[in-house]
Amino acid sequence: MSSEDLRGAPVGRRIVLGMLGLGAAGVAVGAAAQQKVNTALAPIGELDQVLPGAGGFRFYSVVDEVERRTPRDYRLKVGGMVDRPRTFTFAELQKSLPQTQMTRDFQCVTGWRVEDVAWAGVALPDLLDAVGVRAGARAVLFRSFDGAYTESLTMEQARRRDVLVATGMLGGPVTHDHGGPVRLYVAPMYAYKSLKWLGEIEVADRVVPGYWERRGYDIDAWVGRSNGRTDEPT
Ligand SMILES: Nc1nc2c(c(=O)[nH]1)N[C@H]1C(S)=C(S)[C@@H](COP(=O)(O)O)O[C@H]1N2
Ligand SMILES: [Mo]
Repeated sequence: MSSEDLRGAPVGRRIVLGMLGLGAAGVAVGAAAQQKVNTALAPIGELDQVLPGAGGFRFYSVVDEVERRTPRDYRLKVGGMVDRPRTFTFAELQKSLPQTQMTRDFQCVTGWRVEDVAWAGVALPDLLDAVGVRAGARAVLFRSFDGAYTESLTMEQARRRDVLVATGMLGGPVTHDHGGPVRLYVAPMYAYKSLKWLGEIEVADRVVPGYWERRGYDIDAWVGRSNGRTDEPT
């Protein structure tokens, strides 16, 4: 683990700098302590949510309790600067719209990464085409039905085919803890862009900084491009 992995976590950086100040003593703490340190480096608000998850995932939520929605209850509202605002059922997302699958890594800005995760769902450009994006739209905003978490992408980013409205993950449904029944998956960016419990999509004229971005994370979340980070944690 290097401090490189941990940039973007405002609390984390202070702790890393503190450790560097320890010099040899800090080094002597060794590998065993690193998992613990890493946990301490989770952003404020995630601290008590950091649990070891299946296959290397940690389950994150900025709120204590998220209402459970089943595929039957689930609705995705899509509106804003579109020609045909509408609400999609889970079945429509999983059957009526074109389906996209991909196997890609999932990397949190705090340093953990899960390789080769299978994802399935609707590529965001296909969903945008289904509602018709109006002239002048420059961004796509996402809201979680957890009532707190938000994200956004520029229209150019949202048009990428590796951005998914995901109905499947790891070969099955997206579990509640992973943000199901439907979450966002933004393959080329740090996982904080991959909003869980997706409730609403709004096409807009500008990007609005998301939950963590208002708390110090880069709006530019490209893995390997932002602030000299690399996508190969050491
Ligand atoms: N609604 C919501 N989405 C979220 C988060 C969150 O706290 N709430 N955390 C983000 C962060 S920082 C990460 S690393 C991933 C974690 O996804 P996981 O819980 O499926 O591992 O979800 C992202 N999406
Ligand atoms: Mo994260």
